[in-house]
Amino acid sequence: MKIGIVCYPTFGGSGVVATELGIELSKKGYEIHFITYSQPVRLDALSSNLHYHEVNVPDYPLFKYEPYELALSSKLYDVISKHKIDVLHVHYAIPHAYAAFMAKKILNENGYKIPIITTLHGTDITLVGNHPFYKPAVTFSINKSDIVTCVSKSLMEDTREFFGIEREIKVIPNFIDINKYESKHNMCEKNFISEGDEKIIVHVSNFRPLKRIIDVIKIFEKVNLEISSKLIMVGDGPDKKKAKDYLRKNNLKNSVIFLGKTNEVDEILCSSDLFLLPSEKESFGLSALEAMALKVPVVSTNTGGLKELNINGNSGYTSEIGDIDSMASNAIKILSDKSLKKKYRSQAFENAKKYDIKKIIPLYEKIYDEALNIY
Ligand code: GMT
Repeated sequence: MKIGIVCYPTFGGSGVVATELGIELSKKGYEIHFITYSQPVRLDALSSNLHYHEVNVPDYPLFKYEPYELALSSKLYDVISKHKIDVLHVHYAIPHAYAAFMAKKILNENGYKIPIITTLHGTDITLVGNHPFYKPAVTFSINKSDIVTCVSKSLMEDTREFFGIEREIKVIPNFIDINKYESKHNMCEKNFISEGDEKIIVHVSNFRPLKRIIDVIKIFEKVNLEISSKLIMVGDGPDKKKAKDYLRKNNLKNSVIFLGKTNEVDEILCSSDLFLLPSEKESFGLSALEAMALKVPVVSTNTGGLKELNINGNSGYTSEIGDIDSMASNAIKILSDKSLKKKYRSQAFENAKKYDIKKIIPLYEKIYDEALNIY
């Protein structure tokens, strides 16, 4: 089967899920065509089953905003008709589902029928897509997709509630390759950053306001009063300066390390004692799943899909958004008791196993088969 995949090519979760999905499908014999504005970051090698087509948007002085959807629709038309693609799978509704619908219409005019699968990832529904500027077009393109999937039960409920959508939405969670992570368990060099008995607490995100990174620091501050620890901040984004200002004002600079966008995330995670994710919104929480796969317990909020992933009292703890005291005391509970920490570590890993790539890919294969039968 030939599958076209449209996604954001960046480090963000939706791009990572789409890229890993395409790579895995290509290994299983599917011919995969990525169509996006630059080569996806996790797509390091192309092969006879793995192709990449770049969408170019030429500069023109008249345009205040470059019409990316238009360029994407045209590119989709070209790639789909040239390579005889069977199914088009778009990740993140904005503007991908809309551009896919337009491409489908153009193809139809030329006698070519193609089913469209749209996967909703989170902020396309809970934040951006919900804005009145976009809502009618997002609602329309979700309704016009042949199959719609989303990454958690919570995101499905939000999609129904925010957009009044009644059609079927299938839940297919994020996934990880558990074998890859398991093979790293023994390689983790504890204390490569910490001194003595210091605990390592880690946060990974794009530092957008909805990640609440000041909460990350405040939780750490409280923990550090009772348990000597270091906070590792992985990633980059708009709230980094705010975080650095807070650290300066509160004399915490020496306890918090910013590592930026590193490729060593797994190595950092597996040397860590605890993962913090106090997000305001999180449709699934792929970064928390990656931590769990490396046996790192998670202290998070109970927002969105996080409560489905991080089982309260099992893989870690969940609290209300902004409840810094509760998250700090949960972190202290896990970190202060060696045998409890060991128990949480193994429970986190057991929970992560539910999301193994081998279990999730067949769910996508099933919908591709369904899609093929539509036309
Ligand atoms: O979390 C982010 O800021 C990145 C964002 C994205 O759109 O790439 O991630 C979303 O999709 C991921 C993959 O499905 C989910 O694991 C994340 O929870 C989700 N982020 C939010 O809902 C905020």
